[in-house]
Amino acid sequence: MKAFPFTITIALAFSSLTILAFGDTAEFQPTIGNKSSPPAKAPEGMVWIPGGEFSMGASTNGHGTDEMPMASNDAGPVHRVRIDGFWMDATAVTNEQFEKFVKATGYVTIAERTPTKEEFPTAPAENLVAGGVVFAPTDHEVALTDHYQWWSYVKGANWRHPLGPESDIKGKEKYPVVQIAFPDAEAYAKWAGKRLPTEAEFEFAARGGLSGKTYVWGDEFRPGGKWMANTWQGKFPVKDAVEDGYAGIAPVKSFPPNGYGLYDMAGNVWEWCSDWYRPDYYKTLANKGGLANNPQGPDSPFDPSEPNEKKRVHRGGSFLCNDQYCSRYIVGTRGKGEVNTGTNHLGFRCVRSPESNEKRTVQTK
Ligand SMILES: [Ca+2]
Ligand SMILES: [Cu+2]
Repeated sequence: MKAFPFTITIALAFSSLTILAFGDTAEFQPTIGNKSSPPAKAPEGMVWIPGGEFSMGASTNGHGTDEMPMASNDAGPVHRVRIDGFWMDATAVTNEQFEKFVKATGYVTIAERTPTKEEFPTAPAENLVAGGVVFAPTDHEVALTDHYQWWSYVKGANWRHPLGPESDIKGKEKYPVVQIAFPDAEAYAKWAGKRLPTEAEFEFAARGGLSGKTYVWGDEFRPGGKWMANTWQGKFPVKDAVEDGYAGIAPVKSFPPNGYGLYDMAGNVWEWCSDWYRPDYYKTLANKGGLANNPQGPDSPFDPSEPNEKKRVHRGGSFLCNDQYCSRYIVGTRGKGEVNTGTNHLGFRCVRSPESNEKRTVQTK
Protein backbone atom coordinates (compact mmCIF):
# COMPACT_ATOMS: atom_id res chain seq x y z
CA MET A 1 0.00 0.00 0.00
CA LYS A 2 1.81 3.00 -1.30
CA ALA A 3 2.87 5.50 1.32
CA PHE A 4 1.52 4.34 4.68
CA PRO A 5 2.44 1.33 6.73
CA PHE A 6 -1.24 0.64 7.17
CA THR A 7 -4.06 0.34 4.72
CA ILE A 8 -6.88 2.79 4.66
CA THR A 9 -10.19 1.31 3.82
CA ILE A 10 -13.07 3.62 4.19
CA ALA A 11 -14.43 4.10 0.82
CA LEU A 12 -17.49 2.84 -0.88
CA ALA A 13 -19.40 5.16 -3.13
CA PHE A 14 -22.65 5.32 -4.86
CA SER A 15 -24.84 8.10 -6.08
CA SER A 16 -27.76 9.38 -4.07
CA LEU A 17 -30.09 8.37 -6.90
CA THR A 18 -29.60 4.71 -6.17
CA ILE A 19 -30.78 5.14 -2.60
CA LEU A 20 -34.31 5.18 -3.94
CA ALA A 21 -33.90 1.55 -4.81
CA PHE A 22 -33.58 0.67 -1.14
CA GLY A 23 -37.25 1.45 -0.73
CA ASP A 24 -37.97 -1.71 -2.68
CA THR A 25 -38.69 -4.18 0.09
CA ALA A 26 -39.83 -7.03 -2.13
CA GLU A 27 -36.87 -9.17 -1.12
CA PHE A 28 -37.45 -8.61 2.57
CA GLN A 29 -39.67 -10.88 4.65
CA PRO A 30 -40.93 -9.81 8.08
CA THR A 31 -38.64 -10.07 11.08
CA ILE A 32 -39.81 -12.80 13.44
CA GLY A 33 -38.34 -12.02 16.84
CA ASN A 34 -37.91 -14.76 19.45
CA LYS A 35 -40.68 -14.60 22.02
CA SER A 36 -38.62 -15.84 24.94
CA SER A 37 -37.91 -13.23 27.61
CA PRO A 38 -34.34 -12.30 28.56
CA PRO A 39 -32.75 -15.09 30.65
CA ALA A 40 -31.46 -12.65 33.27
CA LYS A 41 -31.32 -8.98 34.14
CA ALA A 42 -29.40 -7.01 31.53
CA PRO A 43 -25.78 -6.26 32.47
CA GLU A 44 -25.22 -2.56 33.11
CA GLY A 45 -25.33 -0.45 29.97
CA MET A 46 -26.57 -3.33 27.81
CA VAL A 47 -29.95 -4.10 26.27
CA TRP A 48 -31.52 -7.45 25.38
CA ILE A 49 -31.74 -8.23 21.68
CA PRO A 50 -34.21 -11.10 21.31
CA GLY A 51 -32.77 -12.65 18.18
CA GLY A 52 -34.94 -14.51 15.72
CA GLU A 53 -35.32 -14.69 11.98
CA PHE A 54 -34.76 -11.77 9.64
CA SER A 55 -33.84 -10.72 6.12
CA MET A 56 -30.24 -9.50 6.05
CA GLY A 57 -28.43 -7.27 3.56
CA ALA A 58 -29.20 -4.38 1.26
CA SER A 59 -30.20 -4.25 -2.36
CA THR A 60 -29.85 -1.65 -5.03
CA ASN A 61 -29.36 -1.60 -8.74
CA GLY A 62 -26.18 0.20 -9.60
CA HIS A 63 -22.61 0.06 -10.69
CA GLY A 64 -19.50 -0.11 -8.64
CA THR A 65 -15.94 -1.22 -8.54
CA ASP A 66 -14.12 -3.57 -6.20
CA GLU A 67 -12.68 -0.61 -4.34
CA MET A 68 -15.95 1.23 -4.02
CA PRO A 69 -18.72 -1.26 -4.42
CA MET A 70 -22.36 -0.44 -4.68
CA ALA A 71 -24.35 -1.87 -1.82
CA SER A 72 -25.53 -4.72 -3.97
CA ASN A 73 -21.98 -5.75 -4.81
CA ASP A 74 -21.19 -6.91 -1.31
CA ALA A 75 -24.39 -6.49 0.74
CA GLY A 76 -26.54 -8.65 -1.51
CA PRO A 77 -28.36 -10.77 -2.08
CA VAL A 78 -30.77 -10.22 0.78
CA HIS A 79 -30.88 -13.57 2.55
CA ARG A 80 -32.65 -15.12 5.51
CA VAL A 81 -30.74 -15.43 8.78
CA ARG A 82 -31.55 -16.72 12.26
CA ILE A 83 -29.66 -15.66 15.36
CA ASP A 84 -29.85 -16.37 19.09
CA GLY A 85 -30.68 -13.65 21.59
CA PHE A 86 -27.88 -11.64 23.22
CA TRP A 87 -27.16 -8.46 25.12
CA MET A 88 -25.60 -5.51 23.33
CA ASP A 89 -23.98 -2.33 24.63
CA ALA A 90 -26.54 0.45 24.23
CA THR A 91 -23.77 2.75 22.99
CA ALA A 92 -20.36 2.51 21.42
CA VAL A 93 -17.55 2.10 23.97
CA THR A 94 -16.66 5.58 25.23
CA ASN A 95 -13.30 7.19 26.01
CA GLU A 96 -14.18 6.96 29.70
CA GLN A 97 -14.87 3.22 29.48
CA PHE A 98 -11.76 2.54 27.45
CA GLU A 99 -9.66 4.47 29.92
CA LYS A 100 -10.89 2.21 32.74
CA PHE A 101 -9.71 -0.80 30.75
CA VAL A 102 -6.31 0.73 30.06
CA LYS A 103 -5.85 1.70 33.71
CA ALA A 104 -6.79 -1.79 34.87
CA THR A 105 -4.64 -3.71 32.41
CA GLY A 106 -1.86 -1.41 31.16
CA TYR A 107 -2.95 -2.29 27.63
CA VAL A 108 -1.14 -0.45 24.83
CA THR A 109 -3.16 -0.06 21.61
CA ILE A 110 -1.77 -0.89 18.18
CA ALA A 111 -1.66 2.82 17.24
CA GLU A 112 0.64 3.46 20.22
CA ARG A 113 3.12 0.72 19.21
CA THR A 114 5.91 1.33 16.71
CA PRO A 115 5.33 -0.81 13.62
CA THR A 116 8.29 -2.98 12.65
CA LYS A 117 10.01 -3.66 9.34
CA GLU A 118 9.03 -7.33 9.73
CA GLU A 119 5.35 -6.44 9.96
CA PHE A 120 5.48 -3.99 7.04
CA PRO A 121 8.37 -5.06 4.80
CA THR A 122 7.39 -2.75 1.94
CA ALA A 123 6.74 0.40 3.97
CA PRO A 124 9.34 3.18 3.77
CA ALA A 125 11.37 3.47 7.01
CA GLU A 126 10.02 6.98 7.74
CA ASN A 127 6.53 5.54 7.96
CA LEU A 128 7.44 3.03 10.64
CA VAL A 129 6.25 5.29 13.43
CA ALA A 130 3.36 4.82 15.83
CA GLY A 131 0.22 6.56 14.62
CA GLY A 132 -3.19 6.31 13.08
CA VAL A 133 -5.17 7.35 10.05
CA VAL A 134 -6.84 10.76 10.26
CA PHE A 135 -9.37 12.54 8.07
CA ALA A 136 -8.70 16.11 6.98
CA PRO A 137 -11.04 18.10 4.75
CA THR A 138 -9.60 19.24 1.43
CA ASP A 139 -9.34 22.94 0.64
CA HIS A 140 -11.02 22.55 -2.73
CA GLU A 141 -13.40 20.19 -4.47
CA VAL A 142 -11.75 16.92 -5.48
CA ALA A 143 -12.76 13.91 -7.52
CA LEU A 144 -14.15 11.28 -5.18
CA THR A 145 -11.99 8.54 -6.63
CA ASP A 146 -8.88 8.87 -4.48
CA HIS A 147 -9.40 8.69 -0.72
CA TYR A 148 -5.73 9.50 -0.06
CA GLN A 149 -6.69 13.09 -0.70
CA TRP A 150 -8.57 13.26 2.60
CA TRP A 151 -7.03 10.45 4.64
CA SER A 152 -3.48 10.45 5.87
CA TYR A 153 -1.35 8.51 8.31
CA VAL A 154 -0.57 10.81 11.24
CA LYS A 155 2.34 10.17 13.58
CA GLY A 156 1.20 10.18 17.20
CA ALA A 157 -2.50 9.77 16.45
CA ASN A 158 -4.07 7.27 18.85
CA TRP A 159 -7.14 6.95 21.09
CA ARG A 160 -5.88 9.64 23.50
CA HIS A 161 -4.96 11.92 20.56
CA PRO A 162 -7.50 11.01 17.87
CA LEU A 163 -6.40 13.65 15.33
CA GLY A 164 -2.68 13.62 16.19
CA PRO A 165 -0.40 14.75 19.05
CA GLU A 166 -1.96 18.24 19.25
CA SER A 167 -5.44 16.83 19.85
CA ASP A 168 -6.80 15.27 23.02
CA ILE A 169 -9.96 13.83 24.58
CA LYS A 170 -10.34 16.26 27.49
CA GLY A 171 -14.03 16.79 28.17
CA LYS A 172 -14.85 13.99 25.72
CA GLU A 173 -15.45 11.23 28.27
CA LYS A 174 -18.81 10.38 26.69
CA TYR A 175 -17.54 10.32 23.11
CA PRO A 176 -16.95 6.99 21.38
CA VAL A 177 -13.31 5.89 21.62
CA VAL A 178 -11.65 5.88 18.17
CA GLN A 179 -8.25 4.95 16.67
CA ILE A 180 -9.03 1.39 17.75
CA ALA A 181 -7.64 -1.58 15.81
CA PHE A 182 -9.43 -4.93 15.81
CA PRO A 183 -7.10 -6.55 18.39
CA ASP A 184 -7.63 -3.54 20.69
CA ALA A 185 -11.39 -3.97 20.51
CA GLU A 186 -11.07 -7.71 21.16
CA ALA A 187 -8.80 -7.11 24.16
CA TYR A 188 -11.30 -4.69 25.68
CA ALA A 189 -14.20 -7.08 25.08
CA LYS A 190 -12.36 -9.96 26.73
CA TRP A 191 -11.53 -7.81 29.76
CA ALA A 192 -15.19 -6.76 30.04
CA GLY A 193 -16.41 -10.39 29.86
CA LYS A 194 -17.95 -9.67 26.48
CA ARG A 195 -17.15 -10.16 22.80
CA LEU A 196 -17.54 -8.30 19.52
CA PRO A 197 -20.82 -8.76 17.63
CA THR A 198 -21.03 -10.87 14.52
CA GLU A 199 -22.12 -8.94 11.46
CA ALA A 200 -25.50 -10.71 11.57
CA GLU A 201 -25.98 -9.76 15.23
CA PHE A 202 -25.08 -6.15 14.45
CA GLU A 203 -27.58 -5.92 11.60
CA PHE A 204 -30.39 -7.69 13.47
CA ALA A 205 -29.84 -5.29 16.38
CA ALA A 206 -29.58 -2.25 14.11
CA ARG A 207 -32.90 -3.01 12.43
CA GLY A 208 -34.55 -2.71 15.83
CA GLY A 209 -37.37 -5.12 15.01
CA LEU A 210 -38.23 -3.45 11.70
CA SER A 211 -37.89 -5.27 8.38
CA GLY A 212 -36.42 -4.07 5.10
CA LYS A 213 -36.30 -0.41 6.10
CA THR A 214 -33.73 1.90 4.54
CA TYR A 215 -32.55 3.28 7.87
CA VAL A 216 -32.49 1.89 11.37
CA TRP A 217 -35.47 4.11 12.22
CA GLY A 218 -37.58 3.74 9.03
CA ASP A 219 -37.63 4.77 5.37
CA GLU A 220 -37.43 8.54 5.69
CA PHE A 221 -34.00 10.08 6.26
CA ARG A 222 -35.39 12.98 8.31
CA PRO A 223 -38.84 12.06 9.65
CA GLY A 224 -40.66 15.28 10.50
CA GLY A 225 -37.47 17.20 9.71
CA LYS A 226 -35.62 15.54 12.61
CA TRP A 227 -31.99 14.47 12.35
CA MET A 228 -31.71 10.81 13.36
CA ALA A 229 -27.98 10.15 13.01
CA ASN A 230 -24.67 11.98 12.92
CA THR A 231 -23.59 12.17 9.28
CA TRP A 232 -21.97 14.70 6.91
CA GLN A 233 -23.86 17.47 5.14
CA GLY A 234 -22.54 19.67 2.37
CA LYS A 235 -19.81 19.13 -0.18
CA PHE A 236 -17.62 16.11 0.67
CA PRO A 237 -14.76 16.19 1.59
CA VAL A 238 -14.41 19.98 1.53
CA LYS A 239 -16.78 21.46 4.08
CA ASP A 240 -19.16 19.82 6.51
CA ALA A 241 -22.21 22.08 6.73
CA VAL A 242 -22.98 20.65 10.21
CA GLU A 243 -26.75 20.86 9.74
CA ASP A 244 -27.24 17.96 12.16
CA GLY A 245 -25.47 19.91 14.89
CA TYR A 246 -22.24 17.91 15.01
CA ALA A 247 -19.00 18.40 13.09
CA GLY A 248 -16.96 15.29 13.71
CA ILE A 249 -17.94 12.85 16.43
CA ALA A 250 -20.95 13.43 18.68
CA PRO A 251 -21.17 12.24 22.29
CA VAL A 252 -23.03 8.91 22.55
CA LYS A 253 -26.82 9.24 22.92
CA SER A 254 -26.95 12.55 20.99
CA PHE A 255 -29.54 11.12 18.59
CA PRO A 256 -32.67 9.03 19.26
CA PRO A 257 -32.27 5.29 19.97
CA ASN A 258 -33.64 2.61 17.63
CA GLY A 259 -36.46 0.19 18.37
CA TYR A 260 -34.31 -1.88 20.72
CA GLY A 261 -32.97 1.13 22.65
CA LEU A 262 -29.58 1.12 20.88
CA TYR A 263 -27.90 4.45 20.11
CA ASP A 264 -25.87 5.42 17.03
CA MET A 265 -26.33 2.14 15.17
CA ALA A 266 -26.03 4.36 12.08
CA GLY A 267 -23.59 7.25 11.73
CA ASN A 268 -21.20 8.77 14.29
CA VAL A 269 -18.46 6.09 14.18
CA TRP A 270 -17.98 2.84 12.27
CA GLU A 271 -17.91 -0.21 14.52
CA TRP A 272 -15.90 -3.43 14.32
CA CYS A 273 -17.69 -6.75 13.84
CA SER A 274 -16.02 -10.12 14.43
CA ASP A 275 -16.54 -11.47 10.87
CA TRP A 276 -13.79 -11.62 8.28
CA TYR A 277 -14.70 -9.52 5.24
CA ARG A 278 -15.40 -11.09 1.86
CA PRO A 279 -17.59 -9.34 -0.71
CA ASP A 280 -19.10 -12.65 -1.83
CA TYR A 281 -20.08 -14.01 1.58
CA TYR A 282 -23.80 -13.27 1.23
CA LYS A 283 -23.84 -14.93 -2.18
CA THR A 284 -22.27 -18.02 -0.62
CA LEU A 285 -24.95 -18.12 2.09
CA ALA A 286 -27.78 -17.46 -0.36
CA ASN A 287 -26.54 -20.20 -2.70
CA LYS A 288 -26.72 -22.71 0.15
CA GLY A 289 -30.43 -21.85 0.40
CA GLY A 290 -32.60 -22.00 3.49
CA LEU A 291 -31.77 -20.24 6.70
CA ALA A 292 -28.27 -19.23 7.78
CA ASN A 293 -28.06 -20.13 11.46
CA ASN A 294 -25.93 -17.77 13.59
CA PRO A 295 -23.51 -17.03 10.71
CA GLN A 296 -19.99 -16.17 11.88
CA GLY A 297 -18.59 -14.88 8.59
CA PRO A 298 -16.29 -16.60 6.08
CA ASP A 299 -13.32 -18.72 7.20
CA SER A 300 -10.81 -16.30 5.71
CA PRO A 301 -10.69 -12.69 4.54
CA PHE A 302 -10.49 -11.54 0.94
CA ASP A 303 -10.94 -8.13 -0.61
CA PRO A 304 -10.23 -8.13 -4.36
CA SER A 305 -9.28 -4.43 -4.25
CA GLU A 306 -6.51 -5.09 -1.70
CA PRO A 307 -5.93 -8.85 -1.85
CA ASN A 308 -3.01 -8.89 0.58
CA GLU A 309 -4.82 -7.18 3.43
CA LYS A 310 -6.66 -9.06 6.13
CA LYS A 311 -9.93 -7.24 6.70
CA ARG A 312 -12.81 -7.54 9.14
CA VAL A 313 -16.28 -6.12 8.73
CA HIS A 314 -17.19 -2.59 9.82
CA ARG A 315 -20.81 -1.60 10.30
CA GLY A 316 -22.91 1.51 10.79
CA GLY A 317 -21.14 4.27 8.88
CA SER A 318 -19.76 7.42 10.46
CA PHE A 319 -19.97 11.20 10.78
CA LEU A 320 -18.23 11.32 7.40
CA CYS A 321 -20.92 9.38 5.56
CA ASN A 322 -22.92 11.35 3.03
CA ASP A 323 -25.04 10.79 -0.03
CA GLN A 324 -22.30 11.90 -2.45
CA TYR A 325 -19.64 9.40 -1.52
CA CYS A 326 -20.58 6.77 1.02
CA SER A 327 -24.11 6.28 2.33
CA ARG A 328 -23.23 3.50 4.70
CA TYR A 329 -25.60 4.79 7.35
CA ILE A 330 -28.12 2.83 5.30
CA VAL A 331 -28.88 -0.27 7.37
CA GLY A 332 -27.74 -3.50 5.73
CA THR A 333 -24.77 -1.93 3.97
CA ARG A 334 -21.24 -3.03 4.86
CA GLY A 335 -17.82 -1.57 5.51
CA LYS A 336 -14.44 -3.22 5.89
CA GLY A 337 -11.05 -2.49 7.31
CA GLU A 338 -7.56 -3.92 7.69
CA VAL A 339 -7.38 -5.40 11.17
CA ASN A 340 -4.46 -3.33 12.51
CA THR A 341 -5.66 0.00 11.16
CA GLY A 342 -7.39 2.52 13.41
CA THR A 343 -8.93 5.74 12.15
CA ASN A 344 -10.59 8.74 13.75
CA HIS A 345 -14.04 7.51 12.71
CA LEU A 346 -13.77 3.88 13.80
CA GLY A 347 -14.79 2.50 17.19
CA PHE A 348 -16.71 -0.51 18.52
CA ARG A 349 -19.26 -1.84 20.97
CA CYS A 350 -19.59 -5.25 22.63
CA VAL A 351 -22.18 -7.99 23.09
CA ARG A 352 -22.63 -10.84 25.52
CA SER A 353 -24.42 -14.17 25.07
CA PRO A 354 -26.42 -15.68 27.93
CA GLU A 355 -24.22 -18.81 27.74
CA SER A 356 -21.03 -16.93 28.43
CA ASN A 357 -22.80 -15.11 31.23
CA GLU A 358 -23.58 -18.48 32.86
CA LYS A 359 -19.99 -19.62 32.35
CA ARG A 360 -18.75 -16.51 34.07
CA THR A 361 -21.03 -17.18 37.00
CA VAL A 362 -19.73 -20.72 37.26
CA GLN A 363 -16.12 -19.60 37.07
CA THR A 364 -16.44 -17.03 39.80
CA LYS A 365 -18.10 -19.39 42.30
CA1 LIG B 1 -22.60 15.69 11.53
CU1 LIG C 1 -19.32 6.27 4.87
